[in-house]
Amino acid sequence: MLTVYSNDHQLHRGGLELSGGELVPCFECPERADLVLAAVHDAGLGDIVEPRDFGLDPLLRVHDARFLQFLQEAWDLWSAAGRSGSALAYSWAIRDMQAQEPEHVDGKLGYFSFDATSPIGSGTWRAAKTSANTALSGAAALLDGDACVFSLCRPPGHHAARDYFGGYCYLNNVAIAAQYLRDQRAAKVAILDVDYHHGNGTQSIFYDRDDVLFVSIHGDPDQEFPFFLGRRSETGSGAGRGYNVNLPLRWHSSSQEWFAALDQATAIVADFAPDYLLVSLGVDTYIEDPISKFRLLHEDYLIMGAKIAALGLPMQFVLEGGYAVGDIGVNVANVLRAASRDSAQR
Ligand code: OKP
Ligand code: ZN
Repeated sequence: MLTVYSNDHQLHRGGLELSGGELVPCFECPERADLVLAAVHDAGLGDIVEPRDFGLDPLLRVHDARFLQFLQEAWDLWSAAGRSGSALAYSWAIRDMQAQEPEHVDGKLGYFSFDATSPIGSGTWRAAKTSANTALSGAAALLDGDACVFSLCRPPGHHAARDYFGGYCYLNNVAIAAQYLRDQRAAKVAILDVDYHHGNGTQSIFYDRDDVLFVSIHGDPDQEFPFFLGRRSETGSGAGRGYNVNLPLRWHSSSQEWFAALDQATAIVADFAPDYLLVSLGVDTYIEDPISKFRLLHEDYLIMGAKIAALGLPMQFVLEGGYAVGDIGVNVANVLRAASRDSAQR
């Protein structure tokens, strides 16, 4: 198995986020990726390579040009406004308000984001761009014939939509990789999102399309972030009708309930018969995760990897969430160990 990783993620460190009415250290911290890298290395899962730079073109295939420009210049606008600390939005357009891009950086932050947990610092753009390149380099390895690839992305991506960021995500890494595969060669790509949170950005990007299937298992949006997308009734629109599948589960769902949903999800993926499978791999489904409410154990991640590999598809794992920092390495490595073992047997 090939792993793609860059130290550039360390350029993005949010500092503080709003949680339960207080500012607390960001859950999405650099140590997460450092510890996943160490676990992948220690497990001896194969080569670890640096991403290459794909430029802006593959980003523009998924994201809006104005949005990308704002992400690039947000920190400069923030510092020019005399601010210290990370740039954070505090006001959003909802319902009968006007969703228009304002002149001031405080307004622009609200216009291009959907939550207050995603700070922009001096290195955020560079880290996000490298994270997207990490996903793109993994996709390129699939095109070169690799059966199982891991893109160790940070910051994560699945909450970022065509023209807004949020949920610790700035560029939608998995969507950028899926679109790249489509543009190069693949007719059909499936995205299986096993992160605890609904991948609202990925859903939104591909909602009206039948060439990219999106299937997600996540905390019920009636109870859980991102709250305003991820319901079972969202099945796709136009040509995309039937190609968006949400499998929400209630808080405190057991491993058994989670794996029943995974079996449904893999059956739907198999039925779609994609050329490639991309997995939005979050391990915040872990029982000890500090912001999540599922109950998976270390050994469940071995079962997860084996069940996904049993699809027999060329597959790319793209790292999303997981905030029990001390356990993220073993959980990710368990998925990859089982998946790469089973995919190598073919
Ligand atoms: C990103 B990914 C905690 C609030 C958490 C944002 C969660 C983003 C998760 N006080 N809100 O899907 O793991
Ligand atoms: Zn998550």
